[in-house]
Amino acid sequence: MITSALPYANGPLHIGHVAGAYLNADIYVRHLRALGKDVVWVCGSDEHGAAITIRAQKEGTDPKSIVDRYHALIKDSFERFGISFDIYHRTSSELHKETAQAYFLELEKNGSFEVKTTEQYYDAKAGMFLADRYIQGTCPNCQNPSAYGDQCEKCGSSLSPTELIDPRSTLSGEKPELKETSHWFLPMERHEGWIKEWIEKGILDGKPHHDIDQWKKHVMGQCKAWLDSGLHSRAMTRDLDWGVPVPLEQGKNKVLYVWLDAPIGYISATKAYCEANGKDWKDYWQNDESQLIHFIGKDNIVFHCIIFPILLKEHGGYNLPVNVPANEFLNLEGDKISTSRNHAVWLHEYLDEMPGREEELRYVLTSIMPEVKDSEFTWDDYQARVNNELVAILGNFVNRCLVLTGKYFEGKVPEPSESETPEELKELFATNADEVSTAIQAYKFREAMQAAMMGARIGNKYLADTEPWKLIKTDEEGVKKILFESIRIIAHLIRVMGPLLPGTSEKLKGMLGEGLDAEGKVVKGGALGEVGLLFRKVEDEEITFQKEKLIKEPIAEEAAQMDVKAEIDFETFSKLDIRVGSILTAKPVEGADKLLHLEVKVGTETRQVVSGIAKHFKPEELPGKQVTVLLNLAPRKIRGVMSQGMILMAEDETGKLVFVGPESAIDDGSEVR
Ligand code: B3M
Ligand code: ZN
Repeated sequence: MITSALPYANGPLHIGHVAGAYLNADIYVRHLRALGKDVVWVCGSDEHGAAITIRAQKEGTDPKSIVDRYHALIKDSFERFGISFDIYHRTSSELHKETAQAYFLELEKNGSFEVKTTEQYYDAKAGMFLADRYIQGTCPNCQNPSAYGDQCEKCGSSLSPTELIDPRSTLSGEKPELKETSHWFLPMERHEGWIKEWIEKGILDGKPHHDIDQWKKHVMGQCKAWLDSGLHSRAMTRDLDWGVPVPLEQGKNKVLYVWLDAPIGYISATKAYCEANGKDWKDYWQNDESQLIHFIGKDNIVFHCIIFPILLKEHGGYNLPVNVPANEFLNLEGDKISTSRNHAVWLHEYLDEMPGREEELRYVLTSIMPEVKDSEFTWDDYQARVNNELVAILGNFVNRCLVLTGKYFEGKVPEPSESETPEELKELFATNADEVSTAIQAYKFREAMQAAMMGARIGNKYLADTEPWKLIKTDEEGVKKILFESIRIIAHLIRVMGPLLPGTSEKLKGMLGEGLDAEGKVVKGGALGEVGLLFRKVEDEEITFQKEKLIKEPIAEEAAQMDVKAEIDFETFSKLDIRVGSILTAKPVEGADKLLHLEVKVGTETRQVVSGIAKHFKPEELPGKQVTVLLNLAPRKIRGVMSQGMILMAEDETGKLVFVGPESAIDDGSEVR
């Protein structure tokens, strides 16, 4: 039973997501399938929680439109990229609601919760309680100033709003007040004993459960740090109207906490898949012979290693994960990937802009996967890896081998009389497939890719050393043997590349045509299929385009993520009298190096304005310039001059002020509305 973190349906996927919890799982699952294991791999959109409602609010729409839009986009991107989930479900489905509510009721029945009335932060202006992403403050553990109410994404710790230092509402930016409300709490302190034993020793109910040496150090480290600071009671419900409703009368107007709801999404997705495929979901979740593995990013570790296991154990009957091979973060061109700054490579854009290059991205992301520490994607590195490795090694070997076979043997697999494997290829055939397989099973995907490329490296060297293009003049039998063995290497590559580069593996199958039998063995005399290029070189222009896009692209998401001041109503706005004016004179203000004293003509009036722009403009630059003026700001005496308005300027990305408003000359006094 394999799961990949359910992406929030509040934005598109970027390559950091892909390298974090999907590409690794895809390789792992394809490998298990090839081994003939009975495996189900589920994923789906996480469509509840503040991540969604906040996004909707910022885009001025409703949560449903947000999740519908991004669910479709995410699902489509995964498909186009070749991510082979058995199902991509969604937590807004009816089946999920039923599953999550039944799960909640079972926990309630088992006495797993405590209903408590406590004081929670409340934004009086917005009229709502602030939990999770509705509240931000300084993380008590790492001092990150923008930790959320439930989690610090920087150090991974899981938090309660009341633990935040200097809490502020993300709606109004203001310090919230406290107000009473009641919720269902999960008293995690009750579970400290067994969960410690389970995490630190791999022992569950007194029996060995899993091998802790297979757990990644950073995953174990985060769990231990969390356990060391003690487990506390956490609210499992929220005062929100978007989510799975609490299925109890006393829980009216409350929904399940998204981190209770979402992991149950793994179960409901499995149900949906099994129902559609004549299988029993319990075989995967509630059967001793099944093993549960969660693929996630490091920011989700505590939820999957501590909270969800507690929920699974409390429910009873469920398996606990045998491993949670979380990946770390992927950085981009020397900086963190950031949605708010649009510093990202978006998967759907990559697929549009670099069509036919899915395998290249798979190759590069696997080669640099942040398995045990953060790693970095750069476009130069992408180009180098594609051109120097995929094109020059893998593509080149296959091409040389098959083109020569076409030329010398009419496109048929040669039939050498003697068939002893040459010394230099023996080890490859004997050990390489196991090496790749072992690495994949140990979640070492970089190593697996390296190992899988060995076939192509050795094949290239074999051709370079034996030089069949020269030998053909004197020893046709020798060439037959060389090309036959080379085709065996291609067959080997088809096998080991299957999970890693499935598209390439398929293409190679097509190229070997009848030269390959159903078991993957080379057929002497078999006619090859159509031989084409495996990879195209990445040109400088493609890279330049992508790099420039990263630097230049206007920040589409900025408005959605920046700290926006509290909302005002239209009436308040209409009180502002904003007009166009022309600067007549500008002179320094004595004793104040930041201020200029301006005379601004606005329609029929001339106004005195003291403005803090002296560091940005010389007085002589200004006369004649048109500027936008807020006319009805209460007059204020500044350095002895009565300032009768405020000119409006914008700050560019370097901090320099620039004029806003009328570029083309317009009548002074024109209203700005
Ligand atoms: N949606 C968080 C995330 O996308 C969350 C994962 C849920 S997995 C059950 O980072
Ligand atoms: Zn922190």
